[in-house]
Amino acid sequence: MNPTHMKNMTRSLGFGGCTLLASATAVVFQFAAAAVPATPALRAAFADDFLVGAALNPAQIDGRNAHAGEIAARQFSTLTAENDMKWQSVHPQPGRYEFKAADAYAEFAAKHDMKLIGHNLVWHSQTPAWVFQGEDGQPATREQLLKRMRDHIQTVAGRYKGKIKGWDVVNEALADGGPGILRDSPWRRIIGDDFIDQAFRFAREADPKAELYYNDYGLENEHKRSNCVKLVRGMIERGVPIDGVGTQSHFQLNSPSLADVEKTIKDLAALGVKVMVTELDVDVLPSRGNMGNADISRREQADASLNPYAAGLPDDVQEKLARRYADLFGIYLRHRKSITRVTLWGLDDGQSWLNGFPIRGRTNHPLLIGRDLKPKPAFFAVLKLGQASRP
Ligand code: 9MR
Repeated sequence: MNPTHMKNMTRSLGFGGCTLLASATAVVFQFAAAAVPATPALRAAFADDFLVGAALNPAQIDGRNAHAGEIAARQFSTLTAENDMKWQSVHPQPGRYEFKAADAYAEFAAKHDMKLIGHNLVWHSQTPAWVFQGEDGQPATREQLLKRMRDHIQTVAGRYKGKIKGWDVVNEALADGGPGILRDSPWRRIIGDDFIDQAFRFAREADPKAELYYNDYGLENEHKRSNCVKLVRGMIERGVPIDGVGTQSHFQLNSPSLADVEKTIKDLAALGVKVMVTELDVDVLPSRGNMGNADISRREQADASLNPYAAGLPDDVQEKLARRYADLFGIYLRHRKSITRVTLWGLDDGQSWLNGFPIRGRTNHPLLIGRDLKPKPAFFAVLKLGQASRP
């Protein structure tokens, strides 16, 4: 359905003071708290396939942006804290843990019957410098860092024991290129390659029932994908407790190819672990290259020609985005026996990290819900697939 056609087929409905869209196929997109049970929602449409989720931020769950919170609870069956469970948020200083923000996600998830995903325990980014420091300006020793890692995992994973479905135990440990498999991070430099195994063992010890995941971006690239397969196969052979792999899926409109997306899912599933799409979004803005590299430290020079949709997404691009999402969810549905969860990296376009990456201050449109909190054609395209998949 093209956007113009869709606009003609839609009518405005007022719910709770908001004007919302409903398609002529009686798809009523209703966000009000007193929702009619039959109102279509992604979480119901995909209930027999996989969990569907979004990464959320504090304002969306603490009532400051109550409307967004209602949408999240209504539409999604799982949530991930976009930033508030990362090391720097929960453990900013030695011995000082801050759980107020993180706890709010656990409460929100329980209240709305949503599964909570922990993101993340060990990452090279958003980890304070003190973690890697030893005495007298020297780097920490292997023993010191392992102890810090274990204390952190025991405290954080221990706190949410019984409340969390699974943890991204290690995030983004694979290199984007170069001869080695692993990224040259302080974790690896100080502990050695076994820092990953150690983190998973500590996590199992801290919460034996939580699922434990390895999570990374760019796995659709053949080189990185085969390194990921080697890494996870090695872990399984060594008896490391790993339950699943998350392919983050920070995509563009035309890249990666659908064939590579599908191959990634197949190769990961063949390892016998659960496969998850953990951070899905589709960047619609032009780029100078380096597509598929979601390394947050990457920066590009600003240029007005690289911000063409500040006033809104034209209908033809809106349609391309809807088709891209439909193609992706078509693949996910084909592999629903292996895929246990699909999480979007944000609830709405206004929240997306892609407004600031790799160039600050742009207007991106990568998600299913617009910055006005209204569903986009891509939302309806995905919803329709989910509904059609119901037995
Ligand atoms: O979306 C997150 C953004 O708000 C933070 O500023 C950024 C900091 O590193 O992290 C973003 O989320 C990242 C996620 O934690 C790991 N994979 C890549 C995501 C996008 O950078």
